[in-house]
Amino acid sequence: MNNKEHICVVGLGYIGLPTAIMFAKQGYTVTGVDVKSEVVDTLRKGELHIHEDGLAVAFKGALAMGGLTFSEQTVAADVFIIAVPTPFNKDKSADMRYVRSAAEGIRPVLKAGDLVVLESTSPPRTTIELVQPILEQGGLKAGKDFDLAYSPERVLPGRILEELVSNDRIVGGLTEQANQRAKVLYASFVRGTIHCTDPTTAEMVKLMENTYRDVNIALANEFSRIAAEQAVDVWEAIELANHHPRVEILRPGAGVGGHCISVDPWFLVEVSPERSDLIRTARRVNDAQPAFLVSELERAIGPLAGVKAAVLGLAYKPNIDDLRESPAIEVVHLLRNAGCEVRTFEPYVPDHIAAEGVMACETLPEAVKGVEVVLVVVAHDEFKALTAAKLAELVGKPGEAGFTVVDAVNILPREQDGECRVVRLGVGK
Ligand code: SAJ
Repeated sequence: MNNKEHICVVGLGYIGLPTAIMFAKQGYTVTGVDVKSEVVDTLRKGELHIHEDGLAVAFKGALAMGGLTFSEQTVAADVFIIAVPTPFNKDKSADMRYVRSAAEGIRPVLKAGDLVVLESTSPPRTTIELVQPILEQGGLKAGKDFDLAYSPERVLPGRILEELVSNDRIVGGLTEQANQRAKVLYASFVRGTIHCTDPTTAEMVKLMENTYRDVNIALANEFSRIAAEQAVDVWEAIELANHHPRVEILRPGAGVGGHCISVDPWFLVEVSPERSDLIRTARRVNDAQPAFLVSELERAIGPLAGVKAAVLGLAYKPNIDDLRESPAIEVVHLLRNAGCEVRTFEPYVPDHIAAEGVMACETLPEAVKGVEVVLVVVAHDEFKALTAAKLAELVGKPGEAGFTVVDAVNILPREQDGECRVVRLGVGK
């Protein structure tokens, strides 16, 4: 292993920054690049612009090694890692502008013998049909003068540092040499197995993993709708079904959010629209889940116009601060569109200012005081001690049948419903 190699990591978000930190901790010289000057300024001050468990400690350790610096421009290096976002456009097609501009930024400093690895989740053939041609416009040939590979990030937000090390890794090199180089590079910190393949297979693997999860969550969400209509408790039914040795149904909820699972399946639909009915349908089922939740509330209490409601949790999933594509935010918008007055509380957004156009209260009691409906839409640990009766007390209407709690995540204990009306997702009466 050559720890003297200089690695340039382009994109310092949830994946790029932890990856840069991991390499720096292994003794590599690392330049972290981000086009956002505020991100570079923050990191240069030794501060973080994102929250992730263990990241602050790891960052401090990497800085102490002395090899980690930050820049707004891509600098000459031996290895380039592209870890920029790949969001989708309004028509659900992949927005590849950040990958394109990252490759364009590398081209002028690329030299013979370098290795370029794309990590951003991308539609199949991006490495060979988008990144390779851009890099080759500088005159060097991929597979001959420089090495090129695709290696998807597969870490779970909330457990990024742990999973960067322990997960198996897929490396899709353009050539055997690219595979071997990338393998040696990642083996510096990855403890899982590193599996080698070609770039397009590696791109497809990443999309298949997230699509698999999306389709399975859609199935759980659809079960929640059917169960409610059939006077069945979907949570009990799932628990029982999962005793079967070959069944493992996921959890229904307020919908699927985040920048990965709610986005990536569309990349497969985009490249194969005629062959992706199931994937498209699953996306639609999950996207419609916030509306289903709101319609269940309406079914229970009647028209929502003028109703005072509090939404607890804005993050896209439990115990993180990430609000991107969050179904909870969609629930807030839908309630407002129906005429509700909505307050919110999100324990993981510390400044409690506007989040995706939604203001959050500073405390839970402040958010729920005086409302008629409380919706618990994210199963944050902070909410696990809540009961319907306790909520009713905080609201100021203990024992009043006019007060309603909507539990979208099966977090409230059943035996303590008190006299409130409780609407549980997927539970028919
Ligand atoms: N969700 C449910 N029910 C479940 C599980 C999840 O409704 O049973 C919801 C969550 O609340 C959330 C969404 O799905 O809104 C996605 O959450 P998640 O924890 O399933 O996944 P992400 O998006 O945080 O991370 C995924 C992971 N992919 C897989 O597990 C296959 C992660 O390993 C990937 O690295 C990440 O996408 C990514 O970056 O692509």
